[in-house]
Amino acid sequence: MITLRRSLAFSHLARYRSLSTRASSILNALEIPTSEPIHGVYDGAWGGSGDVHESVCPTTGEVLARVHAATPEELQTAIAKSRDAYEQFRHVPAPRRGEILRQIRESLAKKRDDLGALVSLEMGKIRTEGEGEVQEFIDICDYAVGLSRMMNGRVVSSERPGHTILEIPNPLGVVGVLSAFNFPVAVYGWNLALSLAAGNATIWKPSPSTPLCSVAVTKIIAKVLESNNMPGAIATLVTGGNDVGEAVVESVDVDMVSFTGSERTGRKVARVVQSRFGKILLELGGNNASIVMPDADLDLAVPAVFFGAIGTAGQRCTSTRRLYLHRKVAPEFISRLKALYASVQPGDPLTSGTLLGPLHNRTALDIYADAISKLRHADADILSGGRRYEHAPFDKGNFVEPTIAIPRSADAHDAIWATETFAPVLNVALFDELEEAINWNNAVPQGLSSSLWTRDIRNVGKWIGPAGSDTGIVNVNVGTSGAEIGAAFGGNKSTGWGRESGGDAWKQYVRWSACTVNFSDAAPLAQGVNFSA
Ligand code: UN1
Repeated sequence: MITLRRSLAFSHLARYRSLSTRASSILNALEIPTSEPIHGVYDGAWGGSGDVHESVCPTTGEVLARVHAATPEELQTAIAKSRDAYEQFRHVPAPRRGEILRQIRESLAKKRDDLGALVSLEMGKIRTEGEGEVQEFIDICDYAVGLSRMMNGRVVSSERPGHTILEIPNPLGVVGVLSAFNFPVAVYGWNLALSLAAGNATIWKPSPSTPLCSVAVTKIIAKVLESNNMPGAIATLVTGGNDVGEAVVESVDVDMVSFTGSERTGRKVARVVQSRFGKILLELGGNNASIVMPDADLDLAVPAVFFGAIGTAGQRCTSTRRLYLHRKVAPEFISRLKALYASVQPGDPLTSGTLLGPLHNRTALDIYADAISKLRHADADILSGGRRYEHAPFDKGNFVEPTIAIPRSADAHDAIWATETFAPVLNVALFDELEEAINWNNAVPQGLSSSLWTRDIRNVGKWIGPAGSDTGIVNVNVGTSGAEIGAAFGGNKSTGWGRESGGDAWKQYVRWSACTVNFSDAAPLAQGVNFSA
């Protein structure tokens, strides 16, 4: 019966699917079928005959595709094939793994513009940001190619004669990557590149609302793997909903789970993975502040806050959500910022020049509406925005006015300040002393990114020192969002303490062994322990 229903669904779709040229030209360029249901599972072969997930364009409301997720059986097969792939791949020398990554990098670079356009089409971010996201994947591939010749262990001096201690990194196993809708390409890229260089297989469960980005990326990677005679299940894809994600998280065959998403879901994921003693890497909520001192260069600070708050329509984990202005600089800052906000027109994110695209989905609209209503109830001063765009053509998409508000209270424990609102809502408060602003910066549960604007080196010392900002990303005269790949990316406290991308992040993707080797003819015990009878 189920099979019959599925085959009816297939024939129905094959008959009725008709796409705008806006969408079909992008899908065609990436070899995503436009006339048949799309398989959302890859484990060396394409498949997927489970639930259907719709990809809906956030700009126009058009259904871009219906993608078939993994059934529970298909998912278990995909996990098993990932495991087998890992068992083969771990024997491939790391520099050879790097060479495969280099080819993936080249293939991504050839499709940079098309993939960037798909990100805009399906996620809703503007084109330059969509392309930037693909660039981030390309950059981390470059980084991981180099890393493939530098994932070094250590030789440690032994206290015993004729002994040597080696700290050896070996491949870890299967890495599950659960990514979010807001960065449907780059966050997977960070994980795939490091995981592959480390000799692992990955199994990717993307957000259910951005399946096309994951299919397009996986097609590119699969071609490279297959042309190198490598098992495709080194880069397995399983699209689907919560049930698919839960099965990946629960599987003892998945050695590490890298999860990006909300604090609420992250807490659940962490418990499950911890209870089976798997490794966990979390990238959860950000509630990021910019602090502006009286000596700041406003020509730099105002546009940076503008980009931080409005870029990606406020849907980056690193978006600026809190703005702390020194009382002396506040009037001028606010008037300049309001002028920039007033100049913003919403538009199709695919059209060049658009700065404000739609929110990703209806849920995001509700989150925005809820935040605005809480601000109104708390009698906040709404300086700009506060409404949905409801006239044509914006009524078809999820467009909202970017909002600046001054809440009555600056109490960082108040829900208005303490909650991450994944929408373009910027709350402002005024301060007199830097210490006060740093306390507010640190008083929220989240700890991803923060930025200080000053020309005074003494302020910088306070900001980056022991009593300074407690976030994972601590910037000076640089906005909260738009980090490069070279440093470790991630946050503290309820952001989950995870680190991805650059820095020492790769060290999590390997299994470390401390290996003491005795080359001598004696077998002394450490610490001088004497155990002779
Ligand atoms: C995210 O929002 O999940 O630093 C990732 C940035 C980007 C990555 C953001 N490079 O804003």
